[in-house]
Amino acid sequence: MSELSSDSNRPAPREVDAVVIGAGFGGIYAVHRLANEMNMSVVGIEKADGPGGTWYWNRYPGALSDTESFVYRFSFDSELLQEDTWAESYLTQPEILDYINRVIDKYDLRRHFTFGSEATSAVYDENDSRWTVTTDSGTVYRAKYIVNAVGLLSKINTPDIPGLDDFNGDLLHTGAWPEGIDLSGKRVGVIGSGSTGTQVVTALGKVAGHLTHFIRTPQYSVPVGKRPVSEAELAETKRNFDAIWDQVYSSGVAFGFEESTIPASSVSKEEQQRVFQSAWERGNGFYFMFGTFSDLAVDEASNEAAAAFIRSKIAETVTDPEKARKLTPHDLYARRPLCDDGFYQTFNQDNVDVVALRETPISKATANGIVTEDGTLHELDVIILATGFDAVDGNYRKMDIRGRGGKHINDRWQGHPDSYLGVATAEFPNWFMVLGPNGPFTNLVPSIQTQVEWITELIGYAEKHGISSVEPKEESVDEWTETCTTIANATVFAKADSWIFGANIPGKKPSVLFYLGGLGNYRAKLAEVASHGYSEFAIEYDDVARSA
Ligand code: FAD
Ligand code: NA7
Repeated sequence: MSELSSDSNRPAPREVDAVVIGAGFGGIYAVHRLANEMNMSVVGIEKADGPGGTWYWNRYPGALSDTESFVYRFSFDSELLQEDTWAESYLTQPEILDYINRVIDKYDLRRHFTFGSEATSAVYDENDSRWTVTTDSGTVYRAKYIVNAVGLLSKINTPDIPGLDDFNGDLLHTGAWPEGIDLSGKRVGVIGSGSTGTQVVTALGKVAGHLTHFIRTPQYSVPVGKRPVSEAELAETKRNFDAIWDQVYSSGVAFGFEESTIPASSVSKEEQQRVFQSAWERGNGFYFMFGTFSDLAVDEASNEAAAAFIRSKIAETVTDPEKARKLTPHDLYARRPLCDDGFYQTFNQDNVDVVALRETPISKATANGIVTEDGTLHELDVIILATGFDAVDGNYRKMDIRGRGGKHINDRWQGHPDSYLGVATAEFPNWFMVLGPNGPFTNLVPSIQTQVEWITELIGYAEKHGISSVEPKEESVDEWTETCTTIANATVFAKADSWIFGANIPGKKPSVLFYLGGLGNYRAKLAEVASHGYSEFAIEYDDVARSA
């Protein structure tokens, strides 16, 4: 409990070794490492009323991980791997939330967290190398280290549609979904057609009285391939986990499949079709993009071959040609690859319709629904915003974060957000990020685990060597930015406007936000930096004489 300080009536700050912000996969593993394995005093601060992060907030119907069940989990404890179980090849939101709750209880982590509490500011004091963290309830902590695990797809994006406040029905965002709302029989409008929009439309199409999907940019989606997992398959996976994780951690996208090494450009059109067809039957978006051929993400002709294949499937699947036309993308296949559990089939139902917003943009919302520029009023009981997130740096920019010399994070990141290795940036000592800007673009749990382990090892190194502060050198940050930019610009992803480049938020300056060089290469770089004593970091010692 806080004590009253002598010079005021305000509670004195609570002194801890580390503050961890967020209770998703990243935050709970960081607390486990610091508290249980390193015996440090830690407080976890989480805005939500419970753990789960993404899987706490995104409770919309149809919410599903599109990473296969066997690799959307922690790998750090073989006992946890062996005792956990799954019935299907993909995990639903309630299953993942349940998993996270079991993890937090197994490692007795709940007692370190304060839920329902938002960190609003973090200010660094150079005199004693301590951060002061304040929450929305006025609680103040002082800590040597901050681990930000605030989520890269966490700050929701609410579109600026005139009249939205006048809408008389339910206005919902998929990323802040209320528990227990029943939309059966309702007239539902869904805005947005990313991963979330396709999932929610597929699920609600089955129960809504009428569903209108408002699509601005149609996307390419392939079947997810969700299927039951037999006891024998589960046992086999559990027997092979060591080899599975070795493969995941040395691969590019870490999705648990071997990435193709064969360029589509090197094979015949017939062979391309055969491989695409077999991937279509197998399922998974990342598999379709990275398991079929090695060049879909870098060669526009190969990318177009994949895109044309998916377009042909949309034409085959959607029986109404007008709906099919509105659902068909024509640009590059260059966003986070999507997969679905019957999205295109949903439009064969009479109660499901599609509005192409490039042809008839939304002009406004009214009390009764959405009006498009052709004058049509789409009468609705519910509007669902599946409009995504201010990704990666969004949650950082909301906080009042001040580093060395009082430098504000938004001033540092004025041009673009930067980091060294996605885990720290210059001028912000002892301040770490899980999935910060220019971290790896992969199945994320293995990347989160990798980063948390590396960050906490660096903290352990600092403690062991009497280090008072550690932060990347400016030249290290510049070099990493350059590396990420060079790799990104060699891919088709850089040619599409999406959240991967911060190009989905009006007014946000697009920039490179990910290291697209793969998890294996990323881990090799992390290991190299640790192996030579973190010389890319500026280090100050408790004993000033050693700080040179
Ligand atoms: P999060 O889970 O986002 O947790 C961050 C937490 O920090 C949140 O609970 C938030 O409330 C809290 N927080 C933020 N700021 C503050 C603050 N100032 N004070 C207090 N608390 C704060 N990834 C995959 O690899 N595969 C998938 O299939 C996949 N599917 C996804 C589906 C959806 C619908 C979404 C939205 C994301 C998906 N992701 C997927 C990405 C997913 O975000 C990551 O896999 C992972 O869950 C991120 O964990 P995290 O701990 O880094 O962040
Ligand atoms: P995404 O992928 O960013 O998709 C958001 C969707 O919302 C996309 O179709 C947008 O169209 C649409 N959008 C956003 N603003 C508007 C406005 N103002 N009007 C109409 N349509 C709009 O977010 P998701 O939640 O689906 O997925 C994010 C990630 O989470 C996903 O990749 C997984 O990793 C999980 P646009 O394409 O911009 O034209």
